Amino acid sequence: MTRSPLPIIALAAVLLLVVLAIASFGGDGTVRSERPALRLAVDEYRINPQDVSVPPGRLKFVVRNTGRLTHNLVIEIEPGDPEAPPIEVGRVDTMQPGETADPIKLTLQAREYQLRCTIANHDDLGQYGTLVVEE
Ligand SMILES: [Cu+2]
Repeated sequence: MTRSPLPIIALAAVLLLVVLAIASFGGDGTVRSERPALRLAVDEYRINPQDVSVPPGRLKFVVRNTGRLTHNLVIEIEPGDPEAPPIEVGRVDTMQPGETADPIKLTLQAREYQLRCTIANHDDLGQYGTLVVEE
């Protein structure tokens, strides 16, 4: 008694359609995940990682002070005039040792930003970095 393979093929076709239907299910029921945050650690006297590249758009900064002194993180751009001071576009407030600051969100254009700690002379001691925003 041989069975026709037809029911198996039909079952496979139905399963495929179900899989395709699930895969294409999106629309209004879709849950959009937020863009991943940029996580940085600051200590004496570094920003880690020091050089970061991200795509343009909104970015959440999550910064933790892993050092033994207080630190902050300022996001700046170079002004057109080389004599002028950098232009601050965002700031993560001073963090105590072990503290993670309240995250800040910035909408970033495709360009280069400078990162640094503005407490005392920490930037001169090496606590700076770059954030390159590019497609
Ligand atoms: Cu610092």
